Amino acid sequence: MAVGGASYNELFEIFWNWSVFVGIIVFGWQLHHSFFYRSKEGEKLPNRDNLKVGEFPLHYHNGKLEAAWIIAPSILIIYLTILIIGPASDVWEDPSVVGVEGVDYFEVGVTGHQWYWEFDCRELSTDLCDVGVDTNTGLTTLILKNNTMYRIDLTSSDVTHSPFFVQWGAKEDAIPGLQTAVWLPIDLTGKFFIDCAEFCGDDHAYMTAILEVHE
Ligand SMILES: [Cu+2]
Repeated sequence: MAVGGASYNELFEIFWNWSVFVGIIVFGWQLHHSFFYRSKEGEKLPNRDNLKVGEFPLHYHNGKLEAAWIIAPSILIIYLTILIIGPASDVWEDPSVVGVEGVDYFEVGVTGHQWYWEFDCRELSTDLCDVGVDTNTGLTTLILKNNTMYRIDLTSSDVTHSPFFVQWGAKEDAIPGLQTAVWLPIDLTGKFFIDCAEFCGDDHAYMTAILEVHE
């Protein structure tokens, strides 16, 4: 069972490597052409491509090349899409597969408001879940316990928000009138930001809380 964590990291690495590979080709190509085909100041160039105003230059059309740059990226996108299907279903893993609530995992409520997060520790002991205020920043703090599996129950009181627990790759929309959930397999201690990842109005950028994890 892999709810979040390792599978996200593995995916991140694969996506990162492909992004770098594609990026080098695309930007390398672009830079090469930008400089290689650049005209000198004041240089009078012959109309080498026989371009005519109002006429699409079809005489340089290359069907094979065009097909290649449509087919190759399509294969890559299909391949990457297939890769994420497994981990995507981990995100919405059925609670009965993860275990028993209150034993194997613990539920914490999170409600998005314009523009702050409200945390609800339900009936959990303060060791497992607590809410406070961070003395350095004045931000609301959700205090959780290390090496514990949490199921974050989400909703919103106004518009769509989305808490992003960056270090765990966990992000899910909080939607008014709907109950969504995201697994949070806490395995790090420290203080982390919980930012809103769904544009929700004027102060979206400041819709931040702190997640504090203790031993
Ligand atoms: Cu928001």
